[in-house]
Amino acid sequence: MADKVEVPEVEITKEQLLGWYRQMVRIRRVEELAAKAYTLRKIKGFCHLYIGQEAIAVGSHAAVDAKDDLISAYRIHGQVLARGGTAREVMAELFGKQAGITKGIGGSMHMASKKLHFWGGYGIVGGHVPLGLGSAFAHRYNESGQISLTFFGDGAAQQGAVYESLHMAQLWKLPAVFFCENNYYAMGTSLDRQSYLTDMSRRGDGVGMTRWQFNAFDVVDVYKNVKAAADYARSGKGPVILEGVTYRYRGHSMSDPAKYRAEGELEEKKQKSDGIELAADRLRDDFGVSDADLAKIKVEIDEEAQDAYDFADNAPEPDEDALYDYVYAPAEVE
Ligand SMILES: Cc1ncc(C[n+]2csc(CCOP(=O)(O)OP(=O)(O)O)c2C)c(N)n1
Ligand SMILES: [Mg+2]
Repeated sequence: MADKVEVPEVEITKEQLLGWYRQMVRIRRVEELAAKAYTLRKIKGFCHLYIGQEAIAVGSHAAVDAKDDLISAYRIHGQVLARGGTAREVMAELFGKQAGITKGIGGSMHMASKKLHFWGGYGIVGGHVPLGLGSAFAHRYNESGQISLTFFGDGAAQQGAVYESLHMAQLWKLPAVFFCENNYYAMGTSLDRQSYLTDMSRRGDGVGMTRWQFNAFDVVDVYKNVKAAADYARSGKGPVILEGVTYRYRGHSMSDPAKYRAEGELEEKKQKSDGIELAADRLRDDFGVSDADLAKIKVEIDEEAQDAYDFADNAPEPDEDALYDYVYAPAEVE
């Protein structure tokens, strides 16, 4: 069986943790307003919220380089914000407006940014994992020194394309980190109803890949574990598969009332393992940050999210002439 690598303790500064706290609050607030806009039919189509999982996006993005390649599935608003997308860019994309990060033509599931080395945004469950593999291959081929970080869900872990990607990454010792966000549900099906194994990092065992599972509620834990995995992959030792245990607070998408949860399950998770509250505890206990300072951050983020909402609401629709832009490669034949 493949070994876990040592996860070293790391010193976190007050400024780092304050920044991560701010990012997690930003993700939650932007998504709460997105939920409101959805019910007002200002956002249409699919909309999958990330609320409850914020620590994973924020801790992971902090642990890798700006030039590393990232790819995820369709639950990505939080990922884009953590990677450096602005609240305005994300909200405008959700509203289908031209000022959105993908010019209003991608929408909730298809946000991507070359500048941010963030490649989406992908609706076919597990279908993006071979793309993450491809970017890891490109980094090895070009000797770029960068890695690829691929997020996928516990449901996606059952897909053949995921297993094939793990196999190839391990065979060629590619600089890749595969991160399974185990939020305990695949649509309305709980993990123990859809999988015999409940530690998805064990998908790595069959190919001999270094792997481990960890609790991913605390942003500092996420940072430490992803950093250890990224350092390992970057050093040329081969890929890693991680599983982060998390929990989603909302339904699968905006149209899911999530009636399948056990009674009290959601409340218990919120009370014991909310990423924002855990970071607030650390800020108070380890750095003496006051409740007033934390409340001030929330007010600032509230204003930023509301500004993004108003901006998106008033922004122009994409140009009708641009309807077919980015659909086909520009033709060069006469
Ligand atoms: C190939 C394929 N099969 C089925 C679906 C329908 N579907 C959409 S999301 C989903 C559940 C995926 O769950 P998980 O990977 O745990 O991600 P999460 O929604 O929890 O983030 C399914 C089955 C799909 N989009 N693509
Ligand atoms: Mg899931």
